[in-house]
Amino acid sequence: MSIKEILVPDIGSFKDVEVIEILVNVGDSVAADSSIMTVESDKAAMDIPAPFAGKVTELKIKVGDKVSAGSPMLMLDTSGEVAASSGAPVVKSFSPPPSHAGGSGAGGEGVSMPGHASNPPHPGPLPPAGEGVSVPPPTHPAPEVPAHIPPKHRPDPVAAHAEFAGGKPAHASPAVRRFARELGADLSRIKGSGPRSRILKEDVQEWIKTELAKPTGEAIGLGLTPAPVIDFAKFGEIDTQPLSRIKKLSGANLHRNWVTAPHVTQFDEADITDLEDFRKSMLDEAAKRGVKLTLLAFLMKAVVNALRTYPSFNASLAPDGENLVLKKYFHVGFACDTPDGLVVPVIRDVNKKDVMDIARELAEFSELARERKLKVDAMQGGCFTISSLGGIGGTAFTPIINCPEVAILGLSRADWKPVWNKAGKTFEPRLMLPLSLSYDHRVIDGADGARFTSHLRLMLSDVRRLLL
Ligand code: CAO
Repeated sequence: MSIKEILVPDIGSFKDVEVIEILVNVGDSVAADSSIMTVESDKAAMDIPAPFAGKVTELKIKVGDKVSAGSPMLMLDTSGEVAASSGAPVVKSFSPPPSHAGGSGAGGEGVSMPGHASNPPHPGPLPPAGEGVSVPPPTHPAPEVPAHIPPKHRPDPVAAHAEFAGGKPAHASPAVRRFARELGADLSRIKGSGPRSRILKEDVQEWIKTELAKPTGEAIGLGLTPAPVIDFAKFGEIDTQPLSRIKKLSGANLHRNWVTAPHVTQFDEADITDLEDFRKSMLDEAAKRGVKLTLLAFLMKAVVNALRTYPSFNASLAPDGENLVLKKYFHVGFACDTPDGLVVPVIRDVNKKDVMDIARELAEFSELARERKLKVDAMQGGCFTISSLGGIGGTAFTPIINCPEVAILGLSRADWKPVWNKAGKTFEPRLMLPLSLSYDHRVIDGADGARFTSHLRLMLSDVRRLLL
């Protein structure tokens, strides 16, 4: 058995500093240079390392004790251990001194490790001779500093606090800082549960656990406060039903699109009185061809006309965020309400089809969607989406962009309104269609947003223009 008493080493200007954390227990095996305890002054925390590998047989300190260089820390059984730290301990051994040791302590009891005792690399007060072991100065918070660099040139331990939580330094021991660093935990976001709100190892572990349990939105760094878990049954009767597969999928996509694309919604109104007259006049003829000629089919044509005029609406941001991919094709999706949730079938090459063909496809795709028979490729490749709630109601809404598209047009219920006539003499009843255009502000400026809806107004107010 070779039991050594380990003393607090030279810790520079730290005197009567508080032990805030003991990192070992009796019976623990410690490696040379591993942290034994953390002390803290007004300005900084510092880890005190073990000078040797060994087994802790007794602790001489407890949390809250005030220590200075030379204070006893613990008793270490170093039997069979050879690895000494790279520092300059002056050893008082309770077993016969190692054969290689030269005397430097009083009464032959003090042992200096070879090459160190006469020239300690970290000058400072040594323990009174014969009273114990002075271990190398703390390896933290300046572990990388070579021994030959004078203390005044070493980093100030306060620098170890250079992580800030809400403008205040995050309060954590170097061991905890190191632990957090290894796990990639951001100390400035962790609330400490230790004395004086110090961040403990357990706080870091808890924070990591919470971060990992968060949905992807938070995982990509949104830093949102988690929603509280509420027991609704406490307030009345409830019935819990599973979300449909479509709702779960579209919900996740809508959430991502909502938080990743900066949305702006431009509202406008189009006079569709003449368009509606024309549509009605064509209904019989369309019916003979087996087609239900809907307003949406005309809107598809008008949208393509506007996309041609404003190509940045018929585009997607490249994944690198540096380029805009402009599309030369015109595939337009439409939001379709089904019992299982929202799906978006895509009508291909709308620019090459007439209104009757588009109306026919709209009906076919809507039916397939509602019967859950829509194929996956019928929902791919869209350039722009129209979401029509006009058959249901409402005056305006803010549709969510179907990314990577950059804009979506919402249609609300058309209503008869008194509109001041062109001659400026009287009000006339006109059928006005509310338009709600949401666009990705990273790609489209506000002025273009307003130009796009103005263009649509023009197209829709004079159906002949759609032929041009
Ligand atoms: N204003 C007033 N009436 C309108 C209208 C409008 N903007 N759009 C349609 N209507 C009327 C039609 O004239 C029709 O009336 P009749 O039955 O008297 O002919 C009725 O509403 C139903 O219209 P429709 O059968 O022509 O269907 P549609 O073309 O309006 O819509 C579809 C088809 C698939 C878009 C629709 O069924 C649907 O699912 N809408 C919901 C879309 C949705 O949920 N969007 C929200 C997405 S969140 O971004």
